[in-house]
Amino acid sequence: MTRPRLYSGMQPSADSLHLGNYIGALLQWRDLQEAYEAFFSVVDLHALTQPNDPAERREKTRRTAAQYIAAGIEPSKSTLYVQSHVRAHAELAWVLSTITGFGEANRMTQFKDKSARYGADQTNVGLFTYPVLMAADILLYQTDIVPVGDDQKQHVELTRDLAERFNGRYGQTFRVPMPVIQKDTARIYDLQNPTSKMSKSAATDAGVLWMLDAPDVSAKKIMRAVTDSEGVVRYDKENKPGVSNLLVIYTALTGRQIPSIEDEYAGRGYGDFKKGLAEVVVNEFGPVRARALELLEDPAELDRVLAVNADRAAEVADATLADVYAKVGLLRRG
Ligand code: ATP
Ligand code: LTN
Repeated sequence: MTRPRLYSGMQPSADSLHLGNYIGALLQWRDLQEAYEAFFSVVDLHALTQPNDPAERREKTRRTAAQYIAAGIEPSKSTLYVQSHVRAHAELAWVLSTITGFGEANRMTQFKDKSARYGADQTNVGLFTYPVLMAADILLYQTDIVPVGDDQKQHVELTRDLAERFNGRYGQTFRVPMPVIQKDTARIYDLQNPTSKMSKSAATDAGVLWMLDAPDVSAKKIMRAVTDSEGVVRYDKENKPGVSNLLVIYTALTGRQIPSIEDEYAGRGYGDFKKGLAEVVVNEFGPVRARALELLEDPAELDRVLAVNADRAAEVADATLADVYAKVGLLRRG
């Protein structure tokens, strides 16, 4: 029985992933890997668009892979690999860039936001073609679904357009993928600034629950989370973003409904609620953190697993790339 294909990935842009990545992405990936033939990459080529020290870059790539596994992505079940280990990604991205309109790429809102933020001098061309590389990731694997956050939806739409354009010009080559957008309830906000999303690139660390934080550090961050002066544990995203965010975390990690959590803490202060939540988070992250650290103690073994998975990925990717090269008329090497 062949299962439909799934593709997703994250940039290795920090030493640790955070609770937003865990709830918004990893937990869903873990569940989806049963019904789908899943490919999960650590997109280190995408991360090259941001400056970083080479040794740190290598380390972040390993750490990100270790955290995928620790969170329950099984490298024997899913194909979990490092993007740059499969050369076809960069090669297909080049071909796709030649069928992408300049104006089309220029409409990508993530590029517009980032280039406005950095200024023209700090904006590299890689940031501009970032969505084309992402399209190559997805299309190489004849992907059916792409689970991503809302901010990536436009990139998946571009991917669909490029697939249809290529198929239209050269005949059926790529499967046209569907985005699967994470639910809004899976969006986690910064504990200190509960109207901005929890992010690897947050200005300060105090509102970010890192998966690899020691338990007492996670607990402290939760106890210090910004709330409001009402003192009632009640979901109201507009008026009580801090408490609502904590409730969303609670429900996401326990599977309990929000009203049942509100009832449990009715008439008790935020202190009790936060203590309860800290316990939930520490219990959840404890084993994940321990497993990630254990994997990182044996980098040679981790690298071996990643290599086996990269070989599996390359088999699929190389077949698609060979088809593309033949279709566009690149002369085959004799
Ligand atoms: P950066 O700050 O470097 O942009 P990030 O922390 O926002 O990074 P991404 O690498 O952009 O994370 O996202 C990886 C995955 O995690 C995506 O599927 C994204 O939707 C999900 N994700 C990231 N942040 C959150 C969040 N706060 N809540 C829910 N999901 C999130
Ligand atoms: N751009 C995505 C990461 C990413 C990705 C992909 C996601 C790169 N290639 C392919 C899904 C499929 C991000 O920043 N979250």
